[in-house]
This record gives sequence, C-alpha cells and structure tokens, in this order.
Amino acid sequence: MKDKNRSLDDSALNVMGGINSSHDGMAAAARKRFVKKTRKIPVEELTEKITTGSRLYLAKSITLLESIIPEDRVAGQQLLLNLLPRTGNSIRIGITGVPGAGKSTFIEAFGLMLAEAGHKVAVLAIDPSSTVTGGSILGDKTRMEELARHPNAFIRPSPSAGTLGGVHKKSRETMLLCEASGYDVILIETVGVGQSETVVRGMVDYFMLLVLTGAGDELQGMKKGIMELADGVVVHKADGDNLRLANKTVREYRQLLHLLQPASPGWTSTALPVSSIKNTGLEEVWKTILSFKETMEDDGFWNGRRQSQTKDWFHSMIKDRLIDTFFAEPGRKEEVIELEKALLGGSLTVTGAVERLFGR
Ligand SMILES: Nc1nc2c(ncn2[C@@H]2O[C@H](COP(=O)(O)OP(=O)(O)OP(=O)(O)O)[C@@H](O)[C@H]2O)c(=O)[nH]1
Ligand SMILES: [Mg+2]
Repeated sequence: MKDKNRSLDDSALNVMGGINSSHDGMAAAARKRFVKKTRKIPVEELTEKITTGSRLYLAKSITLLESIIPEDRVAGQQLLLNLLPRTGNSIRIGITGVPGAGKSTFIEAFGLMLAEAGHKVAVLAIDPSSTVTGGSILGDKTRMEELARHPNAFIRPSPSAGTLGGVHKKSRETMLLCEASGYDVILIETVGVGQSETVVRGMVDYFMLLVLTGAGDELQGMKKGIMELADGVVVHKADGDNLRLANKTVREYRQLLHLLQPASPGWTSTALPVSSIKNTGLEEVWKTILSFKETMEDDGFWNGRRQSQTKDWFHSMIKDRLIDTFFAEPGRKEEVIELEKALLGGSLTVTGAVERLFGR
C-alpha cells in the first residue's frame, strides 16, 4: 500500500524527530514551551490521521504519549484507547547483541528487504545508556539512513526517560501506535548490556541475539543467560575472511542451543549466518521467523504470551507507581537515610527498619 502522505512525511527529520535532549527536565521544559506555541491537535484528529498511516502524525502522537504534562497524558491515553482495537497485527521482533555486533546495520538491511517486499516496518530502540552518552541515537541516524528514507519505514530513536520502567512504558505505547498505523513488522534494537534485554524479551514475540564468531568464548561469560531468552541466534558479519569461521560458529551454536531450555515452548532455537553488508542470510532469518509464528499460533502460545506480557507490564507499572508514591511522601527520603544509618550502626535489623517505614 502506498503512503498517501509521502510528500509531507517523507523527510527523515520528521520521522526521526523525537526527544533528543539528554536531560529529562530540559526536555520537559522545552516541550512545555513548544506546546504553548503550537495548536493542540484534537485526539479525534490524531486518531484519524494515524489510522490513515500518516508518519508525521504518528511521530506527533508518540511525542504526546511521552509527554509528562498532565493534560497531554489524558489526551495520550484517550488516543491509545481509541486505537486499541487496531493494535496487535504485527510481528514484534527484539534484536540484541553487544555494542558493535552490527544490530543497526542488520536492521537497516533486514528492514529494507521487508519494506521493499511491501511490509510496513517500524524501528524502535531501547537504550538505557543513551541518557548518558546520546551516542547510539546519533549512530542510528546515520546508520539507518536508507531505511529512514523508505516510504514503508518509520524509525524512532530511544526515548530519553531515565528509568527502565519509563523506557518500557514509552516503547510499549509507541509499538501500539505503530501497529494502529499499519506497521506489521516492529523491530526493537537494544544493547546487550544490563537489564534491557529482559525488558525487550517481555514485549516481543521473537527475540534475536546477534553474535560474532567464537561461540565458546561468549558462552564462558554472561551470554548463556541471554541465549536462554533467544528464539534465534544470528552469527553476524558472515562475510569475507570471516565466512568460514562464521559457519563453524553457527554449527557450535546449533549444538549448544539444543542443550538449552527453549525460550518459547515447542520451538527449538537455531543459529543462522548473516551478512548485512553482503545481504546474505536475511531471507532465511525472515522465513525462520514466519515459521516460528506459525508454530506458536498452532500451539495457542502466540496470543497467550502477549496476554501474559500485558499483565506483566501492568504489574511492573503498579510497582513503579508504588515506589514513586512512597518516595514522594514528605520526609520519606530523610527517613530512609536515617534508617540506613541505624542499620549500619547495628541498632536495627533490616526487617525492623522496613516495619518502621510501613508501621508509622
Ligand atoms: N563485515 C561486516 N561488517 C558489518 C556488518 N554489519 C555491521 N558491520 C560493521 O560493524 C560495525 C558496527 O555496526 P553497528 O550496526 O553500528 O553495530 P550495533 O550493534 O548497532 O552497535 P551499537 O548500536 O553501538 O550497540 C560497523 O562498522 C559496521 O559497518 C556485516 O554484515 N559485515
Ligand atoms: Mg546500533
């Protein structure tokens, strides 16, 4: 389907224009100024424009949902509610790997292949470290240039919210907006460090790990935990001098994956060699994902997992809200510091300290 709003929306700058400030407070202040000057777009208008596939309005709607201004929050949630019946019709794919594994390059090549085949591809990034460096955002802008220009693609850089919970919420809601706007493939890039891959695993159907050659070394370290989350391993940069070693690594990973608990019941995770620079192996990856979807749907696990992911999201937001509310009470922070001192001084037990906090 051709994008009707192509001329209006086609600029990569429109598509990319998210929140780039590395400071939450500054971003909020900037947005407040921005909002005062600009016409507030009625929720009905946003709903209508999103359903017709406008990338410009999709970007505006995402910004609305990221806003911390109370009236924007109300409008944002109403928009989401209006669009909810149109969400869910996509394959949600998470992509992780160490920095430099080639995630952005893979997404550009894989995304272009799918966009050319008529799919609508949305790319999101979750990068908790970007609040500090801002580096990846810039990197992705240049690395996904061609995809960003494609009329069937939409790219949104990482939200700049501080906490992982906040990033989680924004990415989830962005994903739903993209689905309502007709995107049928959602690609979420995350750096393979810290907790971000668990968060991404919790919001996607298919979770992919990009690795480089040398399976043995990787498994010695932290990779085993991540491998147990992966539905597929891509041995990346399988080109040039690296090709032979990459194929050997693929065999090693296949053996190892057989020994691990499957990340999705009834599915044996496998490994594939890919070069995003030479465009090889990308079709095999897509075929594998389609066969994964079929298997999961036959077993009723596809929807089951999505439902439990939504419940988990709800519960993690309850926890976030409880913690925020707790520390927002006057004197709480000071009280906690006092109790910490008492704990370390040996005049109180941890359980005793918690009882004091909640018993008052
Ligand atoms: N030979 C070869 N090099 C590649 C391939 N894909 C990516 N690269 C190179 O690997 C480097 C890192 O690629 P990125 O796509 O930025 O990696 P990334 O995983 O997104 O990195 P971060 O976003 O920093 O975590 C770049 O210099 C790419 O040109 C490939 O298929 N073959
Ligand atoms: Mg990247």
